[in-house]
Amino acid sequence: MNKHAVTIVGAGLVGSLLATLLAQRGFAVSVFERRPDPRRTGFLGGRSINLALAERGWHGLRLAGLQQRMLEIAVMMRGRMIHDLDGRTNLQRYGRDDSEVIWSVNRGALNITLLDAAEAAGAAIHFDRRLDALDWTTSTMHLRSEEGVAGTHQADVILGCDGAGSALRGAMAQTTDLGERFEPLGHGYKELEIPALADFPSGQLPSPLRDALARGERFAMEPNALHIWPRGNYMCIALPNAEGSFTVTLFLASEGTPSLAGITNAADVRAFFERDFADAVPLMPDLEKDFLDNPVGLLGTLYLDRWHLDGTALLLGDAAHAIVPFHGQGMNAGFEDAVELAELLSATPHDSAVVFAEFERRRKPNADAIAAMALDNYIEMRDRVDDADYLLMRELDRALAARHPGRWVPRYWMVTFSRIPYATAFERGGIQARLLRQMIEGKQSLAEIDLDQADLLVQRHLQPIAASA
Ligand code: FAD
Ligand code: E0Q
Repeated sequence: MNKHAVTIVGAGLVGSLLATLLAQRGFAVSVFERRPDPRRTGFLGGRSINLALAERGWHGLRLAGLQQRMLEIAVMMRGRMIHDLDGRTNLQRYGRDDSEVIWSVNRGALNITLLDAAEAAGAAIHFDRRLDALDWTTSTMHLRSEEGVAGTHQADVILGCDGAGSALRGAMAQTTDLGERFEPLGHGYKELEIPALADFPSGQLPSPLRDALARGERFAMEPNALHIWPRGNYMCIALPNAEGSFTVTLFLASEGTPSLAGITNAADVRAFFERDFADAVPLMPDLEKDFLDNPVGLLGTLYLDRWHLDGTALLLGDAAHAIVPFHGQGMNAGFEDAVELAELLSATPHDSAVVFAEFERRRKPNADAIAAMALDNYIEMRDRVDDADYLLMRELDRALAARHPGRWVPRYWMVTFSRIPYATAFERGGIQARLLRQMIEGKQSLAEIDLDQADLLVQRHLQPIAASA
């Protein structure tokens, strides 16, 4: 029997995982990727960009047989390290112990690991082949290389993993209204770097860190944390890289004061960071240069009413549902898409129309839920994590979780450490948030809250999770 053929557009994180999973299940997989092979040319001009990997992402990697390899190059993050304006730090643990942590992974290394796995499983990846146009009457893809060489590829089943600016989506929209809507956040981001201790330019290593370097340490700050500098309407974060550096990201309004558009020269950059992120300034020897050289990244949420054209073309990952990054779940959600699609397709390989409709039915409510929770989390991270009432709510949330295992489960835990559908996490999280607000009303500390009374509210408003998930 002929193998079922599928064509994937984009060999980014989602496309390369999907190629692996489908090739492992016996599909004949062809992939077309716009960029050159990063194993030959390096990734993103060598800049180190990292991502937080959580349980949903690990699940996909585990199915692909890659968990062990990625664990070896990932850095554990136990919680968020909050940096206040005076440079004081405080660790808010994400979970109960070190079994409930997230991981910082290098985007380039993860992509390369996935490309190797896809090829080892039998997928054919064609680099430097950009999807340019599609002739739907003959199912012919028109491809182009950077040097302008043109080619075609005939494909009956096309899976679009070509990211937020998806060319496949554009081609689909020419024949069918997808109900596309992009909601810009109005804020963008800038990536900066805190080097490894050994890589500071000579004479620029702050003196307390000279001792750390002498002791053989590699990192300029606590390595096992996701660092956050919440500043009200904006914030910085930093994630550790295995070699000892941190990738810092400033999230800030695109326009207004302060804004990305308003910071235009080295003096502006220094003044802004000296005022708001003073403890980080001595750790960023190339602050001004990085800020002025690196591009501004754009942020927003992409909503579509339809993700597929019958059984011919389907969008997944960012191509279908790009979200803002504030929950660290975009890739994790995309990996969950890849797993779901691989399972549906291998159960019904001859009927892609049924599979695509079922995929959309299952995934769309979850995509909408994580999109909403990611937007919530920007406000929470930049403005609330330092507030007294937020801290009290967090304390009560944890106390109730300990008193009602399987019934009261913190939303962050459901999103990050479980594979409970995002839609369920969103719905139950909403109920819990309302109860928390009600229970802390007028209270200053956990001791003032009647937990027996709280238990009654919990039992009245929440069913055990297995029964409702
Ligand atoms: P992409 O990674 O964008 O890959 C798309 C691929 O398609 C690329 O290789 C591209 O070259 C290729 N392509 C594009 N157009 C064409 C074409 N015409 N023809 C052929 N190929 C094409 N997610 C997390 O889970 N955790 C995090 O901590 C996290 N942090 C983030 C921080 C920031 C600042 C941002 C912006 C995002 C973050 N994300 C995070 C989200 C994550 O980056 C995305 O969800 C993820 O990369 C989506 O994967 P994808 O494969 O769908 O798209
Ligand atoms: C995580 C892990 C880009 C980014 C990635 C993240 C997180 C944040 C803030 C950001 C959310 C959190 N978070 O700490 O609650 O958990 O991935 Cl900005």
